[in-house]
Amino acid sequence: MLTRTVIRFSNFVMKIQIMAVQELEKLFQGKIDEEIKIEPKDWMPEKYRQTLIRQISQHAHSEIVGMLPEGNWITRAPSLKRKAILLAKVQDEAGHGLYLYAATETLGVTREQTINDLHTGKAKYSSIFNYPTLTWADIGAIGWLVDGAAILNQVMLTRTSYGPYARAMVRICREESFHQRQGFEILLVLSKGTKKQKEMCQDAINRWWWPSLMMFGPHDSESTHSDQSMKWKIKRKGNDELRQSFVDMIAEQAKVLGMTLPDNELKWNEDERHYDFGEINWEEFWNVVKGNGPCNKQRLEARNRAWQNGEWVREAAAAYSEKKKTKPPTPKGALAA
Ligand code: BYC
Repeated sequence: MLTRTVIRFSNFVMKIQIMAVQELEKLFQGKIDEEIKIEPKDWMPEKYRQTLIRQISQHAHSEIVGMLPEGNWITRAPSLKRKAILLAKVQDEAGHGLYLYAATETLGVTREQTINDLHTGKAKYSSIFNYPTLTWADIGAIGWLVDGAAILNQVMLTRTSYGPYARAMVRICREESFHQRQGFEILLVLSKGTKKQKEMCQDAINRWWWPSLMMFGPHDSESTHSDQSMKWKIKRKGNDELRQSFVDMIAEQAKVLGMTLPDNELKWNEDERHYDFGEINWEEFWNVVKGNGPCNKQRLEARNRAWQNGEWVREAAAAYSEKKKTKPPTPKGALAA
């Protein structure tokens, strides 16, 4: 008799809990529908939190790993001015990574956990950064195409439903638009240069075009997360829609450069008011995503090495912070020890 009462009571409690969660989910979706930002201390479904941790941390990793292909050219930039600009750009990417790691932390995961997931190969980062930068023109192509693709995606993310992510994106987008212009300007100079410089420019565009299209992810029909992320307004546009906007934008800008894009099927479609374009090599895309691209191994090794080499800095910072906690504050006017 007593057991039956206990079971009934626990069923009753469970029902109340389910109803409470359903009510909370309704309130949460209501906020999203009314364009009210979700903030770190607000209630959110666990899956929303996990989706954000995945996407924001992968975005952060992309910024940090993305420093490597360009960083490779800082010492070889063709002039002091070019070197200073590239150095500033690469430093911007580091800043973006740090804003985004901070945004991930607001969701209840530590930076160490997140970074460890990158170093062990558990977390993804954008496929684009697994291709090598072979000539100076690649730096132009990255700025124009890679940052160009990133901006389209990130302008959408300034309106994402999670407050800290949306705010980080506003700052990041301002810097990215400068990045794209600097890339285009590098290529513009090369496109007006000697025959060899023109060839170098065309070769870089040929190599970076298709990987740039892959940055937007699989077709919507193959995308695991799009439907739910659109309902939660984490994403505001689908992968295919963004990719199409990118093709339309770049096809026109390529004319200004006097260069071509390596796609025989690229053609203006008057009825659709869009460019038609060829099919991406999805086998290559998934191969790179799975870790088998030309530079995946090298990128992870470089990040792991940087983490190990930076150990003494982290230890020194922790020791200093400990010392500050225990030491009485220096009296005003006295010289600090
Ligand atoms: N590479 O369901 P889907 C920059 C994965 S850096 C690798 O459509 P979602 C810059 C995806 O993660 C800017 N993996 O996913 C820095 C998922 O696998 P998991 C980088 C990819 O999340 C330095 C699976 O495929 N931008 O600007 O709804 C120098 C199914 O995909 C990729 C961002 O990170 C890929 N390309 O949509 C220069 C933007 N695509 O996680 C420049 C933020 C897909 O289930 N991220 N996958 O194992 C996003 O907007 C979205 O995450 C994506 C994918 C549009 C990329």
